[in-house]
Amino acid sequence: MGMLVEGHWIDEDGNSRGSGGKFDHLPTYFRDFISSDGSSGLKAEPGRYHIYATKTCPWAHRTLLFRHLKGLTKVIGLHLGESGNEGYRLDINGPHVVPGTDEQITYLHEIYTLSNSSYTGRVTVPTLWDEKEKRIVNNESSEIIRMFNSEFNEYSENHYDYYPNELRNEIDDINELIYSKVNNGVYQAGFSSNQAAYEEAFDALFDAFEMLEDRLSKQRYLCGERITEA
Ligand SMILES: N[C@@H](CCC(=O)N[C@@H](CS)C(=O)NCC(=O)O)C(=O)O
Repeated sequence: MGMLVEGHWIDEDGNSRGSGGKFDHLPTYFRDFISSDGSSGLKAEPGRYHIYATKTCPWAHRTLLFRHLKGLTKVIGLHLGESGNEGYRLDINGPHVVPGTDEQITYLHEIYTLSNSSYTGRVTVPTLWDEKEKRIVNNESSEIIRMFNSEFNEYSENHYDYYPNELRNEIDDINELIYSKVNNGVYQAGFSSNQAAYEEAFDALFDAFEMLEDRLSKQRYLCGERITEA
């Protein structure tokens, strides 16, 4: 799908996806955290942050779900893109001007280079942008939903906690299984480039489905007796 190398888009992403026919998700690069009181260096403020997403991406979906569930649709901006010839296009409904700047851009990868002009890595959705500091805060969906869950309560009517203290260990464990075997497992099967790698990923995925099916045949929610982020 292409990637950025030293700030330049290349269409060929070669071996960046792992070896032996196996698909690997590279570690996510932007990992800053927004906090309600600003102690992390980035303060939760209405209108300051924006999510870049696509309707097709399951990782992006969870951030869109949380934006709605937590009543943050007027607090966090949303910009939808679509797959194009250089990763994701942002000008699907007309020219896109990057919030907080005068930059008119076409591709999502341009906000990565606005953030870090020599960035090397993948350009992914979801991406969380800060219009005040004019940079990407975070592009890891599991961390973005945690920020939406706990740090913007001052601006939201829904204070429900989807990551409650008493269930955190259980949620972390089930998330780990779902991430490695299901979410990433689907990509590992779909993007594997030989039969053995495909079968390995396929078996792990369906073993995980069995395990989750078993769990959900005995309880309504994956963790505890209430809805959580898991
Ligand atoms: N760990 C990331 C993964 C996000 C991700 O892989 N998104 C896909 C779309 S479903 C993507 O943008 N892929 C583009 C690429 O890898 O070049 C997250 O959970 O936020």
